[in-house]
Order: sequence, then structure tokens, then C-alpha cells
Amino acid sequence: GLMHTIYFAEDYETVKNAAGGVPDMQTTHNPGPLELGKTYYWRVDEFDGAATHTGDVWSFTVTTPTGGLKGMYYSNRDLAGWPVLVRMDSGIDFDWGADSPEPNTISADEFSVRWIGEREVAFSEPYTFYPHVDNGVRLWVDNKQIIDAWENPAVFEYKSVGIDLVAGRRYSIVMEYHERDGTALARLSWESPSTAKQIIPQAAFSPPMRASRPKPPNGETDVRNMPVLSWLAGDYADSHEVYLGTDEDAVKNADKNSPEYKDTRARGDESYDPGKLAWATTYYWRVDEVNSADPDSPWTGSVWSFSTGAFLVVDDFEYYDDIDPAPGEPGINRIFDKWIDGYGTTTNGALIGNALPPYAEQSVVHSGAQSMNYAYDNTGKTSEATLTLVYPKDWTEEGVTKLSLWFIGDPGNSPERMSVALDGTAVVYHDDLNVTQIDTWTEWVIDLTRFAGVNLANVNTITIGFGTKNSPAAGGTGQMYFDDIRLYRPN
Ligand SMILES: [Ca+2]
Ligand SMILES: [Ca+2]
Ligand SMILES: [Ca+2]
Repeated sequence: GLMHTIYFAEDYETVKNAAGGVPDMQTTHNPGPLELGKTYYWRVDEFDGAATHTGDVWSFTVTTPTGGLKGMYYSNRDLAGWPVLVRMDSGIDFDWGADSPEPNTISADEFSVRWIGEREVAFSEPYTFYPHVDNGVRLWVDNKQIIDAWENPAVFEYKSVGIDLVAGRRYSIVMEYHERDGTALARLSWESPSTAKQIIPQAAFSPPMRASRPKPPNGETDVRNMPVLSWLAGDYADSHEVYLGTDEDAVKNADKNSPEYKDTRARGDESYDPGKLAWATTYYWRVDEVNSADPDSPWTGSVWSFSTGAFLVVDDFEYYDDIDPAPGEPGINRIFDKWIDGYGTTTNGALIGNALPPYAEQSVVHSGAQSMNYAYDNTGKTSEATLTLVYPKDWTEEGVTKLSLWFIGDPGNSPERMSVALDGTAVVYHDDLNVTQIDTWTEWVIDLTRFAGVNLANVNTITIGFGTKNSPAAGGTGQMYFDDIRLYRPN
């Protein structure tokens, strides 16, 4: 495999000009204790056995707990991969013109920034936010998205709805921004009945000490009854205390002796599995960030909520990731590691997911952030993709009787029969022979009794297919999307 040489120093030129290091197989580097407020530079060169490929110089600034937001700068428009620069910005008030935010590190075009901070508000009243940007912007306040203008082509000042904030409470603010080309501008103002419109004052921001970006998102409905809760760690946490319950006040006021206290998770494990939850129930949860060496700890989290749906989720495609395995190792949780398609075969024309990350579909979705993109090629073959079930396998649980799934096709697709099979043999076909050409999200509901011969108390696999099962013919190709495969009770 590749060998790496890491250079690390306190100034840009030293790292840029460094040479002669000995490559090894390490993919981590521990620089030892760092100085608060100081900026460091580093570079990773790759040696492929024949030549050394010199890496870009990256940098980060060690944050201090006083004032500012964390700015994470990326060398692309999509906040993809690792940030090339992480620093504390005192506020969001930048007019870069045709220049770069950091000339040695970031180009003047095609970059993006995610700012994460927290701040208290002085008044209990509605606040309106005004991102003034060139080009795209998204804004979350208190973990709710209030601006979504990623495709903004030119300089523009957006205005959010007013959101009610409470004096003395701390709120998370997350702004994502990208510069396309030409000039670059990023400012964030606010206004309330008692606050004249102004750039949000710099000193009032503090770095993200509290947990943020909850998943499921705050207020989400129709959440699966076996969710995994996750969040973004506060900057100084070495562990997280998780509280969960159905009484909002009890969760808000809970301590480690309360029944709502569920678990302590180590830094690096920002997730909690609550097991099976009740149907159609609103849950409240809170994550406190703990640093045993800091007298200000713990940083008490906001109370977040979500509501479970009245259904079982077979797959909503939300939990697949883009983590490639080490060479020679099997993949674990990419969409095509779970939905087994025809890749590498000559008889099965199904291809699941994108060739490059993000592997699951993130643009054409029915709900949530991801769906399944499914390309079929029925030229002399049929297409099938199969998921082996872990949960739910008992398709009689809670009295469910119906399978529902959502799909969308395209008028340019060749018409093919679409089917769902359980345990590989019990097949149900969609009635519409041109189903692949439907170009709006459409629900397909199948009564479970139609899956003849299947033990519904122990279902092992579900297969989505195109063409007539076991009868390849001279078909064509197409692109379909699937989302929200669920089991419902009778109405
Ligand atoms: Ca520019
Ligand atoms: Ca621009
Ligand atoms: Ca989804």
C-alpha cells in the first residue's frame, strides 16, 4: 500500500519546504501537547513505491474557550472530505472580494466553509437572521434549518423567518457557505424587536462546547422505532452523558440519578442505541458534554425531540455511509454492502449506489437525506437487488399486514416489470407494465398475504427486481430510486 511522510511545524514555509522524511505505513500522527490559540501547519506526502507525491499544506488553529466560532474551510464547493483549514473566527463578517480567505491554503474560487458556534441571546423575542452572501448559504439556528439557498448565483441578502429565542439560553448557530467564482462575501446579521439590524457582534459567540447537529434532526417525525441517536461533539468533551424519555421536563431536569439518564459514551463515539421504542410516541433527549478536567463541565445540552411513526422501517436508507474498507477487507455499511446487486456478474443487471461517494442517493429522496439509486440493465438478463434482514424479521410484529415502498422512475426508462420477492421465491409484480416510466414519487402497497408460502414471522430477505424473475429477455435499461420501505398495520 501507500507509505506516508508527515511534516508538522508552527510555520507555513517550514512545512512547505520540508523534505527528506522517512515514509512509513502510519496514517496517524500525534504531535503531543499543543499551545492554545496557536496555528500549526502540516503536510502528508504519499510514496507509491516508485515516486513521492507531495501533499498540500494544511493548517489548524488550537481553539480557546473565549469568543468566536469555529470555521472549517474546505478546498471544494461541497464541504467534502477534510477541512484544509480550521480556525476560530471572531464572527461571520468577511468581504474577501476576489481574494482567498487564506492564500497559501485555499484558492480564491471553489471553496466552502462551515462555521459552528453558540451564543446567548439578551431578549425573549423573535430573532430574524440575514445571511448576506456570494455565493451559496445554509443556516441553522438551534439545530433548525432556517435558510436553504445553496444554489445562489450572485451576491444576495437572505432573510429568515423570525424564530422565538429565550433570554439567557444558549443556541447553536451553524452556517454553511460556498464561493463559486468571482467575488466572495459572507456576513451574518440579525435583528429582533429590541435589537437593531446588525452583524452579529463578534464577542458574543463562543465555540461549540455543547453537543449539536442531532440525528434524528430536532422535531423530526415518522422516525423509525429502532433509531440510532447521534450528534456532533462539543469541542472540549471527553465524554457524553445521554438522557432520553417521553416527558420533556423530566429530560430537561434529569441528572445521573434520574431514570432518564441512559448512558455515558466516550469521545469518538457520538451515538446511542436506545433499542426498540414505542410506536407513534414523542421522545425527548439531551446530551451533556463532559470534560473531567474542566471546572465549567458539564455543558448541559438543549432538549431535542423526535416522534416515532406508526410503522416498522424495513429500510429508509438513512444509515448507509461512505466508508471504504481497507484494501482486501470487505465493506461494511455502504448501501451496496447491504443491498447485494449484480456487480461482477453477467446474469444480474442491477447496480446499486453511485460509483463515487456519496454512494447512496442524496438529491432524489422521498424523505430524510438519502434514498436508494438502482440502475437496471435487462439486455438478456434480469435485475435484482437483495437485502438480508436483521430487523425487522418478524413481519407480524405489532399486527402489521402491509408492505409499503416508494419509488420514482423516468419516462426515458425502458418499460420493465417491477417486483418484490421475499426469501427469494415469493414474488409479487406491480400491475403497471410501464411502472419504470412513472416520474413522480409513487407508493406501492402490497398486502403481505400475497407473498405465498413465506413464514411472515421470520422473513430473511427482500429483493427488488426488474424483468420476469428467472426469465431473462431482450429488455432495456433504466434508473430507478426507492425510499421508505415500511410495514403498516391495517388502517
Ligand atoms: Ca472568488
Ligand atoms: Ca462568487
Ligand atoms: Ca430516506
